[in-house]
Amino acid sequence: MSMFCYQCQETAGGRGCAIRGVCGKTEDIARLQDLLIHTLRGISEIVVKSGADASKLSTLNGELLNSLFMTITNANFDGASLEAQIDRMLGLRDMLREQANVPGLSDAAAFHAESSEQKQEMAASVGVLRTENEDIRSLREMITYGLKGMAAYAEHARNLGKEDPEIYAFMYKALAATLDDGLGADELVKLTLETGANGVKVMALLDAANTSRYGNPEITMVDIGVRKNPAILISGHDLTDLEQLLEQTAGTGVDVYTHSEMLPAHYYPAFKKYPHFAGNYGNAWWKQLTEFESFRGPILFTTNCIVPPRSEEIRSRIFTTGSTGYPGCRHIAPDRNGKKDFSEIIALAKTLPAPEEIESGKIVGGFAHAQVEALADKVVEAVKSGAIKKFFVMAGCDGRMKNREYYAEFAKALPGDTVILTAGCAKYRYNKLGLGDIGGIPRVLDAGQCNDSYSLALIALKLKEAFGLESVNDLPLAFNIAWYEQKAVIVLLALLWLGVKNIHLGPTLPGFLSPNVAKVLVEKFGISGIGTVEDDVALFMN
Ligand code: SF4
Ligand code: SF3
Repeated sequence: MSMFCYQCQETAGGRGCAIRGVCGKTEDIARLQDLLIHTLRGISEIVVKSGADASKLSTLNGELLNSLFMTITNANFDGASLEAQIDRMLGLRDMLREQANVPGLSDAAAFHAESSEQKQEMAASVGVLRTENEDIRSLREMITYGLKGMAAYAEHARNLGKEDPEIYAFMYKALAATLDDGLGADELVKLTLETGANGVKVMALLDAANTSRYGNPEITMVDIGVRKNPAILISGHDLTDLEQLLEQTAGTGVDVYTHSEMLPAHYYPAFKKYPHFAGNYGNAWWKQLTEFESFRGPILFTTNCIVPPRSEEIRSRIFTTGSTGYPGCRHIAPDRNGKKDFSEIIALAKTLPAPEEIESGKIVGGFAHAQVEALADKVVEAVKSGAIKKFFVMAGCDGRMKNREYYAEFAKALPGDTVILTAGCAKYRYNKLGLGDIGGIPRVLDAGQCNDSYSLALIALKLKEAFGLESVNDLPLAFNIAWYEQKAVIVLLALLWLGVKNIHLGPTLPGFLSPNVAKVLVEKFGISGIGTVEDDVALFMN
């Protein structure tokens, strides 16, 4: 087998991509990502065994996040940058090992792989299938994917100057544990839950970082049409990149539009002061192949999700930054102070036509925890009067598989006295359906990006309080979550740690769950897949 990856929902046949990724990842790239993860395990082993204090490892911590983020689905397809990152991490590892001087380290903490050939060769034996027992493999990988999601959120927080050494310490501990053959299934299940606990921590950290810098998201109408100026489209999740782009484009005559997961940036008060922050263009990530054509201007990827561009022309308009990369696309790196120079993108925008209109009108969002708390009396009243019968948390990811039509159909089929709480790019399946409102409360409440699923958990806890209930599981609230990549894994683990039961997860259950591990999730947490729209609506409404 030339590669093996089963970390996302679109994995081939629901079991694993073994020749080429459905996402477009080639075997070389898959192997480099495996080797990068293996290098991180070795580093983590040294950190743990030497008892190093994570709060004193600033450079390493930053590179740990960046490395994990680079391996998230659709983040980085660029072999050269992955190789450079492996070299960087091996250099940091060797320095650390020399200083630490601990005996009995594993090969992950000591191997050499200088040339590209050596890297490919080494990678072949350290991938997912290196773990023979399928249950241990399943748990090790689930933890690793949770850590990838955690790294993404921690990196955004770090970019805003907010860090928590305990989160780094946990990441080293968990990565080292995935190398430890002495740990059995029970220990790994425990560690999986601990990963969820740290997922809650990291999302709280990011929430504090975002809101302290940009204010609390508030109800906002976002334009989905176009203006007449040349423009830049910004995609991904990083708000500091957006802030820098808005600053640098101010007064240039170039507008800025958000794509996919950047949409919720419009909800923050701090970004409303930019008159050239024009609106949102298009839909979820997977529609970019056509939407980037009609957008006509440059595109900046700050994080996942990149779909391999179809033409040289589109590729020439795509720029990457942060952990993202695509061969042939220009990458904008920060200077020492984290400042990025986007002048090349702005200059290109000025030479290109304005975006072509693909839709018009406005969509509403901004229902993160502070905004919903401000509406709490109204919401509680609506539940008490029977105007709202049930809430549905439908957060998560969107994707290109046909079976995701379920989510639009499900939203349409829900009775008019129900409210959908959403976050993540899953929202694009139902945020333009015109589902109306209940006494002024929209039936689709968008809290923000996938990381803002934390807001949904806070809202659930607030509602529990307001109704004087023991557990969120006693609320008229159901979870029908869609997943695709590894950020959804950390969100799911966080929800499990918070005690949420009976989550429905779709459009298919993860291929990385072995039958036994799936059984644990079903028995302990009541997790299940999805059925038909009709059956599921009936089931949920009972
Ligand atoms: Fe396949 Fe998903 Fe891995 Fe890409 S990220 S190779 S689609 S499992
Ligand atoms: Fe979407 Fe890629 Fe996951 Fe952030 S942008 S939710 S899939």
